[in-house]
Amino acid sequence: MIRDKYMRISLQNLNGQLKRLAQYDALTELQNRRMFDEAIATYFAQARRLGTSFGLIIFDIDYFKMLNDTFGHQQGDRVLKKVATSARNALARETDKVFRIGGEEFAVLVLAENDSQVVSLMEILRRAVEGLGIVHPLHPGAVVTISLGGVLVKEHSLVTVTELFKMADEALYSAKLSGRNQAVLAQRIEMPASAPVAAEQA
Ligand code: GH3
Ligand code: MG
Ligand code: MG
Repeated sequence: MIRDKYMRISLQNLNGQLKRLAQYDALTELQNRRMFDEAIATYFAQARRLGTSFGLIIFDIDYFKMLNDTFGHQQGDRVLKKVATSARNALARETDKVFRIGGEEFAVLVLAENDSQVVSLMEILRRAVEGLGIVHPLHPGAVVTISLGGVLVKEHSLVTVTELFKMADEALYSAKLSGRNQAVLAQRIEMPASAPVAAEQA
């Protein structure tokens, strides 16, 4: 009896650990890519069904390879952790979620109703990382920074999850091209108003 109970508890613990491993990134303790894919699908479905809106932000550490190459992979890992923690702390609301979606790439899902809210959240994130003051080998006085791309998802701009991600990613790419350590908001595609549903024949 006692042995059975002990076994059951051990199995429960093991299950909990496995679940955590499947959902969280071990280094940064942020939710992983898989959780991001699930979360964005949920936000998207909700936006479509209830007419709610949200913001998708993607960000990437600037010249991270150089930092790794100069200070070593371990220091690179420490920087990843610090950036992840500062992003999580910068977003105060329970509903704002940060994910690690790739090596040095992160995604954020936030409740937002208009473009300027997404822009100001991106700016908060950008400043939070810059404000850490982590030394970067790019040039004397340089610190670790991030570039960000964002998009506001509203009912009238709904495309597909893949296209949304692409829009944020292209905005991030243009932030990189414009010199890094900056945020760019994607131009939303304005969908034509859907045709009125034809009245049913009497
Ligand atoms: P950019 O400003 O254009 O983003 O340049 P970058 O150097 O940051 O971009 P690039 O894609 O060339 O390099 C990304 C680097 O991130 C290469 C890879 O070794 C490093 N990286 C990816 N995952 C990890 C990780 O888990 N730990 C560490 N330390 N480095 C990682
Ligand atoms: Mg990258
Ligand atoms: Mg990078």
